[in-house]
Amino acid sequence: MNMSKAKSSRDRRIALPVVTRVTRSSINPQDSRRSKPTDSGLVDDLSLMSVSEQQASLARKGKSYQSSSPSTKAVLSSSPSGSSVPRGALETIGRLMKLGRVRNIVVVAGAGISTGSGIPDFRTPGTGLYANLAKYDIPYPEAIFNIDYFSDNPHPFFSLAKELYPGHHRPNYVHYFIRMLHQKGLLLRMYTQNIDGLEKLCGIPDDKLVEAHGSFATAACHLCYTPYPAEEAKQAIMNGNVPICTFCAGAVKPNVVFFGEDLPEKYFQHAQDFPKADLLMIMGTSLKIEPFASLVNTVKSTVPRLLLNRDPVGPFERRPLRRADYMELGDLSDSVQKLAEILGWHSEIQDLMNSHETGLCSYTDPSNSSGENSDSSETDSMH
Ligand code: CNA
Repeated sequence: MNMSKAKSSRDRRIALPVVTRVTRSSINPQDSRRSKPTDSGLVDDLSLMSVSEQQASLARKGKSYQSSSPSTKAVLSSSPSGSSVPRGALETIGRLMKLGRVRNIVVVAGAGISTGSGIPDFRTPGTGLYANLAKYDIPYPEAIFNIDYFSDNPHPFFSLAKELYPGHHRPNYVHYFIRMLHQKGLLLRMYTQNIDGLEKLCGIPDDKLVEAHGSFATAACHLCYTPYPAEEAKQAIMNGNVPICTFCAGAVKPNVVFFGEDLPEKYFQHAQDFPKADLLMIMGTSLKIEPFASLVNTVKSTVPRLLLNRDPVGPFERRPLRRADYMELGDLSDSVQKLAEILGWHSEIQDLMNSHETGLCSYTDPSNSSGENSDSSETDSMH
């Protein structure tokens, strides 16, 4: 046994700051934290009222309500002539952004933002990983990310890891839209549950990104946490071998957060970020994994929350929706592209994506002069 390595490993762990342990779990408690509005800001505008409130408001004024789409929360705005024009969730949020009333967007994302890149999510019936786990020979779907199960048998996770390891897939339009939020100076932070690394690959800088469930970028022993070279771990896994810790002989795993494991320290940045948010965009997640799922309930109740997903999830399953909640249901790429068109960003995003993906430098990116991983220090502004 290498004693000097043992000592430095122990010292390192003793030196870590003490934080309350928050582990990943699949339990999603009911949202019981609905607080009273703390400010009257944005929702005072009729254009931001919920459907039921608009109905009541219009009934009082003797007008009738008309929804623009069954899948969106339609809102009404007054045209210059005084007539009411139905407006969808995307139009409302787009309008707020264009008016400069949104400057600190927090994005909360899940596996649904990467299905467009060819990576299956967990829960979509038919195509999701949970529906296709027979080949991994596990007793129940969550076992594949269960740390105790991994301890006994790391092979199912390693088979899945082979498919998920960064390198096989490219970011899609949704990732580049989020990068554009950053370039426009509007992204306060992106919180992702994804482990595919596509956020970094599209150029969202490190300081704007919280990979709440870890990533494949680093690896360590699952028992003693001694770091292990990530590239060597990848080679072993790709070759069908189990990388072994040189200190305690435990199985090494990429630093993807399993159920029952601590979330990375960066995750706790949420305590500062969410109270500062003036818009929350929730994209492609079933909001089933705690504690991540409950983050969406930590913005002020007057802060608009926009859900872009195939189906309503989390607090968006309840009726009536919270006053400042909006959702656009359907394919995420379509919804995001519609929003980009409303904002007048669509061709800019396409140029960025084309030049980044082909390695050409035709697009002048003010936040990234050097390539894949941009520096967040410079952003342009939409205002
Ligand atoms: P999930 O539970 O599979 O939910 C995904 C959600 O996205 C569902 O509500 C889908 O309906 C929705 N969705 C999927 N594709 C689209 C689409 N094209 N348009 C609109 N909506 C869509 O996944 P979550 O992220 O909520 O679960 C958290 C897990 C999944 C995290 O711990 C991840 O580590 C894990 N995961 C990550 C990846 C990845 O990194 N790409 C892939 C698979 C699983």
